[in-house]
Amino acid sequence: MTRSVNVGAAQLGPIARDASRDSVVERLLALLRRGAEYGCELIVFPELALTTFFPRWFLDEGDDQISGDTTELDSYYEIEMPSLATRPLFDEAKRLATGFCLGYAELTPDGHRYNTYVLVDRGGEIVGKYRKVHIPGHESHEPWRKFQHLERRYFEESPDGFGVHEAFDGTIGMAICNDRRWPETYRVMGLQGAEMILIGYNTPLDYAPDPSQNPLQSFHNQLVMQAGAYQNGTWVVGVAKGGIEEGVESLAQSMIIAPSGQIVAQATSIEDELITARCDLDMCDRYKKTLFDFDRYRRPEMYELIASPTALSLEGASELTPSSSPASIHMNAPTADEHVNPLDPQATPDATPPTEPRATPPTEPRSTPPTEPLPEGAAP
Ligand code: CDT
Repeated sequence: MTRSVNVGAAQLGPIARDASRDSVVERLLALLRRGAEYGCELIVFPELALTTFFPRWFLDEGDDQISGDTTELDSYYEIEMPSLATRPLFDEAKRLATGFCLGYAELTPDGHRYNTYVLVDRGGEIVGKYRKVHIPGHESHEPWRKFQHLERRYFEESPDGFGVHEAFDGTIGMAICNDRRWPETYRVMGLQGAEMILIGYNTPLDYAPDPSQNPLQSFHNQLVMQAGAYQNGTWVVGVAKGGIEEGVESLAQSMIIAPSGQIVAQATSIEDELITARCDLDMCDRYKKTLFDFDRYRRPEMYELIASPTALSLEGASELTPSSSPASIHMNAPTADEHVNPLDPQATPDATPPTEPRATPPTEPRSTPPTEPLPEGAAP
């Protein structure tokens, strides 16, 4: 008998700054119930599904660190899950035998702030938790921007990484928004046998550091999630909070993608909308056991650089083992992208000047290490 999970991607439209938790939970309950009517076993909500996307505002008074009056900031975090306000979701999940995945801001008892997802099974129990690994944006107030993206101020990077969970008759992983742009996200979970990766996102259409990317937002969204699905033989469920929220327009385009990389369902609105698909989990093996048979075809000894903390300079290359040391490796210096709009020739005086120059493009092509020894006497 094939294993399958009937999944619903519960896209949300905007959530206002002053929306109460109860009003948002009512919207989530409506989507959960609709999903149950459609026979869904799992409903996936977006990143930060309980509140507005609050990192768009500078909400405290500190310079480098959060300080001063944090009343509004703290109001966006959950200090327990479930809480009084979110308990109805868990109770309804159990009553309907419909699990869910919920994104929220987490404030731990010892004061850590994370951008978090929980996976709740059909009995209403938490069976998995994920804290966002790749935190985009900037740490300090940058007045030159039309709106802030202070995720790096208001969230810490996950100390836990990407796990997978045996649930819903399959192997389920989670990722949050910016994570979806990184191939490592999918691969680390793919290597643990992920058959379905749940990804919530809030993606503003206006990317201040390089507005030339704005018209490509939808293309990039599809590109990364379809590639992640195909290259790892896994289902991907991408769920947006879209529409114009507090004046900021965000991408919608929620979608469910098969291990073939094909989109099997896609949202048509920028509002609350449920899309569903019955996902055959055994379909993953068609890819995991053929083209992407990791055990048979991967060459991890060729990929050592991927797990090294920084791109390497030529000097750094000497620390590599001979097997992983390409003949020529170029410095890929960090840029100051997030300190000042690097592409704006008219950068405002409010902006902090870049502290380091942008890296100069390499002047010589990357060379691939020779695969065969050079003939005797040949120049290297
Ligand atoms: N929420 C989130 O991670 N959004 C990012 C926007 C990056 S712009 C600073 C994304 O990758 O979609």
